Amino acid sequence: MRKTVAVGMVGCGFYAQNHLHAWSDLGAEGAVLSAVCDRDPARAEAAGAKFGVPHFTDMNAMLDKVGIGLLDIATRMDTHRELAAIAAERGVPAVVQKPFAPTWEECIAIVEKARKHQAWLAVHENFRFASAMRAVKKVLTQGTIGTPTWARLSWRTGFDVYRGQPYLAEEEKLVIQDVGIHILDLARFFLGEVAHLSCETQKRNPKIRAEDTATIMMRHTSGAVSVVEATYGAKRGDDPFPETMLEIEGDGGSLILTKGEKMTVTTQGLTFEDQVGGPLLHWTSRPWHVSQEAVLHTNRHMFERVRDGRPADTSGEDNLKTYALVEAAYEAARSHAAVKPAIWLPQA
Ligand code: NAD
Ligand code: 89V
Repeated sequence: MRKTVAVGMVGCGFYAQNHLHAWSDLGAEGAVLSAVCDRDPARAEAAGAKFGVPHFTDMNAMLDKVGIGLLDIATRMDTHRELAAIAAERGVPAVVQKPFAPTWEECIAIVEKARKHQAWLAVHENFRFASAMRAVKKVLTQGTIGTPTWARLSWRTGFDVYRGQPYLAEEEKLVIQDVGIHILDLARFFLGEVAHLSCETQKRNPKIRAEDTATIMMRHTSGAVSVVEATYGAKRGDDPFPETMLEIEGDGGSLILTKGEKMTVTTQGLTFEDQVGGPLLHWTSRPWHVSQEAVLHTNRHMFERVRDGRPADTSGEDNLKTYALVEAAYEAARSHAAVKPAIWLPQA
């Protein structure tokens, strides 16, 4: 008998539409979208009607009425601590969208609450689940370019991100906390943990509150060096939004990912090219399709790990290591000095 997991969607706003479509597609695999919740009644009703499930405006009411096996919390970060605490106290597995929380201290509080209640907790850090990133990881894991020693991960766009996410213009911390967080996670995913980093930020758009450009240099514990860069202020003709461009050099070759999810691998004097992006789906559209298909793969990962009683790759505890890089980058930008990322140690 195939084991199913009833999914409850919390937050039915801009980005949650991708989560909802992905859960709808995953129904055939056993992840059954069973209820939706948004404190905005119109959004809750619209999502319930579109996906044919009961709708609620309060998460507790939804959990009281519907047996939920996995909560997908796609609200904004200021609500994550409260909602994740309810899930932990009720023993319901939960995945929360990035950023985990507004501060390092709140991220730790969320993780420690889940540990206290032995609750399953993950972060929907989905860039590493995109098809192109899985292809890059496969090349690295196979050892095709040897041991990675240097990398540049670049996310540079002039796309109007503020139209779909107007709150970004008002954030006190922007490009590192919103998208740098994804690229820093990729740097960990490909090159391992970080010993120390330096960072410079810029605010190049006078119409927004916080930094829209960051350039981060990291020394990994492996000895590798990476450069992570992100901006919403690029002015370029061939804008790759929302793709991550990257170059990874190893002691046996190199791997380059360019616009259109084209991967070029060079090893032993030979060069191979491949298109490594995922296909357009019935509910995805350019240019967001790169991000949207990553949601499908991320949701599948979360469903399968809950079903099988295993932690997610991007568990709450894992995401603390990425969030520590975010915090270190802001500190380095303030001090103009190299900073060691904080380390969280579980309470005894
Ligand atoms: P949004 O404001 O459009 O949607 C959030 C929704 O949550 C709103 O409809 C709001 O009414 C609802 N909500 C808030 N508190 C609630 C509560 N207590 N109970 C139920 N519903 C509640 O925001 P958005 O742009 O969709 O972003 C949501 C999150 O997704 C953010 O953290 C953002 O950083 C993240 N995001 C991630 C990606 C990605 O994974 N690549 C892309 C875009 C946005
Ligand atoms: O993917 C995200 O987290 C969005 C972005 C604008 C970077 O695409 O916030």
